[in-house]
Amino acid sequence: MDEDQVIMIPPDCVSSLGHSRTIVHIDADCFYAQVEMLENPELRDKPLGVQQKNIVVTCNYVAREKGVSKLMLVAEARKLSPGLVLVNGEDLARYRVMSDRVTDLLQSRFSSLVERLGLDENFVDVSEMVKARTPTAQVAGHVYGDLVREEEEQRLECHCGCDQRVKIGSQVAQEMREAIREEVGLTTCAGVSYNKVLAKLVGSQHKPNQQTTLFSWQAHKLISSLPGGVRAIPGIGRQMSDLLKSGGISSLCDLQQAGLDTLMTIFGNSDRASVVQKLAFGVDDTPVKPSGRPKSLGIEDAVKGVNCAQDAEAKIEALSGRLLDLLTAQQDGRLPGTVRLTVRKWDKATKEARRESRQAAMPALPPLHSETFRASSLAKMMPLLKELFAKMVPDKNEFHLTLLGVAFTNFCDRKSGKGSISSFLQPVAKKARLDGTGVEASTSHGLLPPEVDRDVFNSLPAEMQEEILADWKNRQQTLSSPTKAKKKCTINDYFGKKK
Ligand code: DCP
Ligand code: MG
Ligand code: MG
Repeated sequence: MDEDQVIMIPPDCVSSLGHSRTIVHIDADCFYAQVEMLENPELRDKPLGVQQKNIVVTCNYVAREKGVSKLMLVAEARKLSPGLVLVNGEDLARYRVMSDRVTDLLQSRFSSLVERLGLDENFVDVSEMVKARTPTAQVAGHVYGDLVREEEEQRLECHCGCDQRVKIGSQVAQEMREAIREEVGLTTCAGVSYNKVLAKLVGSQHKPNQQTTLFSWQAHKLISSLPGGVRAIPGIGRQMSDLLKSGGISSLCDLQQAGLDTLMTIFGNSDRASVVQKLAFGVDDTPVKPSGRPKSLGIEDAVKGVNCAQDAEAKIEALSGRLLDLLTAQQDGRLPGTVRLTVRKWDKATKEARRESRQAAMPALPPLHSETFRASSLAKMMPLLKELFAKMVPDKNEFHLTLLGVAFTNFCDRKSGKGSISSFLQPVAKKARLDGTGVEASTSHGLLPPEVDRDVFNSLPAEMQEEILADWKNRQQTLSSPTKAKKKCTINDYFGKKK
């Protein structure tokens, strides 16, 4: 398209949301190849391609420098880069695990509004987070276009506050990318703007491992810079472009000039016609649709040299309180089965910071919206967290922490009634045992119900152990007085050893 042409947005394509949201799009760099390089670090400096059938589905950036590109035939890639190392990428399981970890991190730490797109991309609506932050003059990473505003752009300059919001969004995006790098090990690119289509488009402006922010007054420039075909617009795939072509629309210009009636005839659906018509102008009111409930919920704070246990515990308590508030705000009624404490220790000798996490099974919490929920949950969690802290920081006099974090994981639905407490507990027990990181609840109980696995039992908090024992005692009494017997789902039914 002609870059100097200013696109006039027709009245029925004007956004109903304006620039009110702040959206970050995150895309992992050469995703499959990065997963392979993480597992096999000596591949990092070599040109690497990931092969499915006779196609290189992706390749690392060393290979890209040699001209190899995504979705190239293996034979062609080999010609361009004779030293190309090829790994088979047909089993997607490992890629899925890494993909989940990224989405999980974003959901638990940044926003509940995270929408996955394919395996390596996420849209995150950070509007709420941005509102809560103080204004900033700094943009993190690149800014799309020139910061010097031309006359036309000055005319387009927006005074709704979106410049400030996307600036804060760029800082959030940088924090997201740092967290993904540090905790999952992947580098990513990010795009920041006020809607999904623009955030995705601008994110690919600087690759790899970079981020770009688009201000509203540069949106027209970005759309005008796109290659001519309709496929340049994210969301318009092969099927849709074929459909458009059959209706005589092949270029982005054609699409911009097509009326809603024409598009409705092509799609047979007025909603889709309107969405596509708007996309062609960089207008996108579609929401970030959360892709499932978060698997964890956590907060972390960088701290300035915490080096005494008292300070650390005060910080952990404050973080836990905030985390409980977030849990209450989650409003889906789920309770966590596991609590995880993270510390980042500064090692004076190596001059490096190192993260470490430990987790424990959660004690039974009071009803989520009860008055005492916060205080009594805190009282139950703190001894566990102190125990985890002591395990990770055994020398009380000699440590230096630069970050502390508390997270809830292993969420379960918890309904009322006895049967449900056990369904709440079961995955906790399994998880605590599998991880081997759960705190062993010290137990003085020598005798256990016959169907209960001792390892599982030991991994549970004291109250739950007591409940199991009480339930067992109760059952024995019931059995010895048959008149009282009634069929009831009990906690121990769920803890039977596997047959
Ligand atoms: N993928 C695939 N087949 C396709 C497209 C992609 O198997 N037709 C896989 C391989 C990629 C992953 O999906 O690693 C993510 O796709 P991207 O388009 O985001 O490509 P990359 O992440 O590999 O590279 P980039 O750095 O350009 O994002
Ligand atoms: Mg990618
Ligand atoms: Mg991608």
